[in-house]
Amino acid sequence: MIVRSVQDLYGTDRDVDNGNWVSRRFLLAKDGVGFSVNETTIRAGTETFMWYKHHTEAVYCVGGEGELEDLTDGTIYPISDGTIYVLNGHEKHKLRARSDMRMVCVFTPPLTGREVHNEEGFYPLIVEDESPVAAE
Ligand code: 9YT
Repeated sequence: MIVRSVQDLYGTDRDVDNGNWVSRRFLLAKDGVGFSVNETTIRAGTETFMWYKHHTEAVYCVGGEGELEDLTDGTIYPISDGTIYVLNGHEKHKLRARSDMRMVCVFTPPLTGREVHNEEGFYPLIVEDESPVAAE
């Protein structure tokens, strides 16, 4: 069994600040459960372009508000506490945070923790080998 509090992650390599957002990674590939879970806070006033080319991600907003733009068709969705969005088509998207947005994010296959280093431009493009061994 794994039990972790977000406070346990502060200041560790599971606590990643990328400017527009800060992410605390509760579960990564190396934890061996087949998916990853993190809490990401998207900072107020930011706009972030994202594209998870090789992953499916579910994002559940548990605080704050903003909007999500699906760049494949231009649809804009209001996002606030209680709304989930699921990138089941690897959609390129933009998140605009009106206030700090707390998001619980689940990825399959799981994030390794290295992805933040694989950026192109201002967005995470996750294309590396995702094996738990490679994550170390
Ligand atoms: C909101 C969102 O897509 N968060 C993704 C997780 C974050 N970029 C991370 O932990 O790398």
